[in-house]
Amino acid sequence: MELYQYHDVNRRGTIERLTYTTKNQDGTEVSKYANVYLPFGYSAERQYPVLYLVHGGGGNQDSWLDSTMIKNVLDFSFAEERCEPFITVFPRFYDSDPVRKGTVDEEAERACVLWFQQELRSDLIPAVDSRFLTKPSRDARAIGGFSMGGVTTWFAFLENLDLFSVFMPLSGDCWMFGGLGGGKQTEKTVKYLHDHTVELGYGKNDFCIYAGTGDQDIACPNLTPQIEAMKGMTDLFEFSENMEKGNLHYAVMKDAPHMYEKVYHHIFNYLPVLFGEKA
Ligand code: FER
Repeated sequence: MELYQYHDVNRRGTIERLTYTTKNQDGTEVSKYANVYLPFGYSAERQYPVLYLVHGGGGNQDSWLDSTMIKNVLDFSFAEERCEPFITVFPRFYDSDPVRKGTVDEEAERACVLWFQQELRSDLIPAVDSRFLTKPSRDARAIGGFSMGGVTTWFAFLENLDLFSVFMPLSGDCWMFGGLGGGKQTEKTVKYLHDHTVELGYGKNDFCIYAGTGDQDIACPNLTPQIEAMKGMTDLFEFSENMEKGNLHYAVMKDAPHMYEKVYHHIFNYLPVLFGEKA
């Protein structure tokens, strides 16, 4: 896969702060904010698609912007017309800003990103669509994330498929039945991803999944078996190595451990097809 290298771009987008009210897991109201990237030339003549890009465990709404050249990737890609411009929202799924100490509490993390699905539906997406010039429909909404943000993305596939049509889980598997479920409980997890989607009435033309990780990534042993099992369910998941065909894609980067600085290259590669028309 192609690696992104810094480009000097003179047409730069801006980052705004979107403050909104939502509920913590204990039901108390809380004011939160998301960072929102608006492309250069942002104007009322257009309706922009929106990518929600979610941080990993221990992170916040600054993690992608501070750890990677994602803003430069977006600026460059729109300036060079690799794709039509879109808005990117960087939210925070935690109730409060965590400073993680010691080992990861898988159940607490899992509960948090599951809870975040209703925040997306009830509070964040409505706040984004009312403040910005968005195209407010599922075909123009994508969600992706790194690590726990990848787990968040799989939960969005299960819980919010009426709101999103594009999914970009990076170095994170589906934790529906517990931590690291894509690896530990592959068959049960993938059967649920399949059956639940079919029960909701969605078919293979209704969504697209762009997954990625690295060969040295701690999530690779969890995500790879999940994707492999999904490939077998061809009535719903149509795997293709051609990004412009099928609805399931998977890229494994060489020499890449579990780091934002590695996985953001997947976004660079997937960006031209993210909101594109499918053959
Ligand atoms: C994985 C998905 C998420 C994984 C780890 C995570 C070990 C999260 C780790 C963290 O938040 O520190 O498949 O594999």
